[in-house]
Amino acid sequence: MTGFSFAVAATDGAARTGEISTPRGTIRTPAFMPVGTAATVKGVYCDQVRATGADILLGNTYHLMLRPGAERVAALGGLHRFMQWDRPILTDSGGFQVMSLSQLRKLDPDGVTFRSHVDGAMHRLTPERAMEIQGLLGADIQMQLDECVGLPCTDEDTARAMRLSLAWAERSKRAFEQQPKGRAVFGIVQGGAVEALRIESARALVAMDFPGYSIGGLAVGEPQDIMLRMIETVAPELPVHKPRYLMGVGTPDDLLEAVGRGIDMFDCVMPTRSGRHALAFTRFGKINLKNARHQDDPRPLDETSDCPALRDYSRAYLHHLIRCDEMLGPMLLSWANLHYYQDLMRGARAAIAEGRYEDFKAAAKAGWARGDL
Ligand code: PRF
Repeated sequence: MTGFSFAVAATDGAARTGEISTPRGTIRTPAFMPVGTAATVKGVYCDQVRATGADILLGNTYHLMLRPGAERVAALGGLHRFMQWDRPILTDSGGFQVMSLSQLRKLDPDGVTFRSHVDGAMHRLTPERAMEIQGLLGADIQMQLDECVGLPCTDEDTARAMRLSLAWAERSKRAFEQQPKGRAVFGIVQGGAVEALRIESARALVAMDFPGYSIGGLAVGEPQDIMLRMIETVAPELPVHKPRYLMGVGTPDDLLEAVGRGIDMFDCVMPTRSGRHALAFTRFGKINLKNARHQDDPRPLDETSDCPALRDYSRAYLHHLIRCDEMLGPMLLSWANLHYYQDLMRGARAAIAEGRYEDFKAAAKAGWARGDL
């Protein structure tokens, strides 16, 4: 396989399962991408991440351009070699992180100038530079530069940012054409919670013929039903034979609902960040290992799991590690949570292939309803 391609193998209602093929390997969809912001999935070795079932990781233009610098990573052989992950990597373009992490930034029609949250130095991202950086990193799937507005936002400003993102989509796609074959760039649908703007954005991006489409600007603080309505608005506008990526989502429940509406790819810090905060995701729902009621509990988080972090260590031990601020605690919980998220995607793929996705979703939700056991 030399190029980038996507094939849907089965559908069940709006849900789909399939495979994205890239020169670095196959991505089974629906796919969850662990977040490796600073060239590391925090607290988890790449081999372990792979063993949970991850086919692809996410990296960040914004963080890596600031530290250690894209040119340095390129000189060291690219991001895959740098972090010892030889499978596909998707990178975000940086615009969203500028808006959420930089205290000082100025947007103009050509790009965005911002102050680094690391050392205060000034930097600039344009669509062309965002693609150049992602190319230097060697990302297999790259994102156009976009503007994601925060909430609350007027319809006028949502429309302005969406149209700026369309102009940046054209420029990003043109700049990307300089790169080696086999990589892909995705357009990002914006338009806030305004259906007409979402449709305008999706149609204009589809006319530009991207190899895949992201849905941005969601999970930024709006209620889940609005997010789901926006997915229902956008997904039917997108070509069935191109992958669809919902950016920065989400909870296990968000993933199940979005898969049911035709989303193929996700990324979120939730499994690793929650792990660092002593929260475990399990078949029974969330378990807070800080809680003293675990201190004498010999049971593992889930004895039926094939992940050692869920199966082999007692809740009492995990609680002890957290209590003592031992770094193995967050490491084990991050590993367990990544495994849980991949298990959810594995289950979704099998259920879609067998035409029982609604039953699978209902069973997962019923399991969580048992609560913090
Ligand atoms: N745009 C980009 N990255 C993102 C988002 C976006 O809108 C979001 C929104 N949930 C997460 N990451 N480029």
